[in-house]
Amino acid sequence: MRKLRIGVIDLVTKGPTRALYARVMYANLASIMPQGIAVWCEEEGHDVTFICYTGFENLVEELPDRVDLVFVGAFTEAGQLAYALSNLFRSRGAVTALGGPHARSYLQDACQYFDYVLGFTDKTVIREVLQGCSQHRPLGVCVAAKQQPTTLPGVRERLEVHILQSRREGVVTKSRISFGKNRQGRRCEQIGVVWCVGAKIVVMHRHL
Ligand code: B12
Repeated sequence: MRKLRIGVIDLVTKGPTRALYARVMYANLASIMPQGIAVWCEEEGHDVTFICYTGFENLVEELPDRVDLVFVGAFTEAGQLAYALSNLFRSRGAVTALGGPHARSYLQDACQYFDYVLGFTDKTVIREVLQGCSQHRPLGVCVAAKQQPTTLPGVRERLEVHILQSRREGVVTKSRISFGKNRQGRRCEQIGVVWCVGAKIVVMHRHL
């Protein structure tokens, strides 16, 4: 399979905002599935750009302009924005796929705007979309697993995708994943990342 340039977009909200509540809260509403999908795509050997849109990012600037396939995750409240993004990416030659609550609730409607509309999604479904990766217009095709996935990529794998992307963008200088003990003496995984911007250090703990 040829190496694809893939965009994964998690739409937490439907448009720009400056609200304090949004600044504090929206990043906490990020969904796990788009991050998991980014990991699965990297594992299949593709280049992934991941964006979580919380209303503060400039979508037009942050979105990669040359992508082969774009996955969008959206609630119905951001359904219209998802459709508009699909239209934009299709006009640039990309194939588009929608997943998440809106896709599950309004499958037939979404098929009018996306090439693929995903129901239950696991790695096999993602592989199928990656291998097909073709236009389905005017009506998109529905792809769904029989059941919810039995496993999802963990914190480590999901963070590694961010680190890889940050390295490609030149905004991360160092990263280290190690094992240690937390203050209570429990063994845990530690992930330290140094970003150039403000030498920000992020340390995450995951209990083993
Ligand atoms: C946990 C949860 C939350 C959490 C976490 C949300 C999050 N961002 O992950 C919190 C409390 C933050 C939340 C908030 C809201 N929620 Co809520 N939530 C749920 C709940 C209970 C479970 C969802 C879940 O995580 N399931 C586990 C995952 C693994 O499975 P899944 O959601 O079925 O997803 C599968 C597929 O859809 C697909 N998939 C999912 N995302 C993506 C993304 C891509 C790109 C792809 C390809 C595939 C894909 O893969 C998954 C595996 O098969 C559901 C109800 C339910 N029982 O499903 C409501 C539900 C999703 N929420 C709902 C709503 C309305 C909201 C709010 C808008 C409420 C509000 N007014 O503020 C906000 C929106 C927050 C936001 N913008 O992010 C509705 C969505 C309806 C709709 N059509 O949009 C639901 C269905 C409840 C309902 N019946 O009304 N929610």
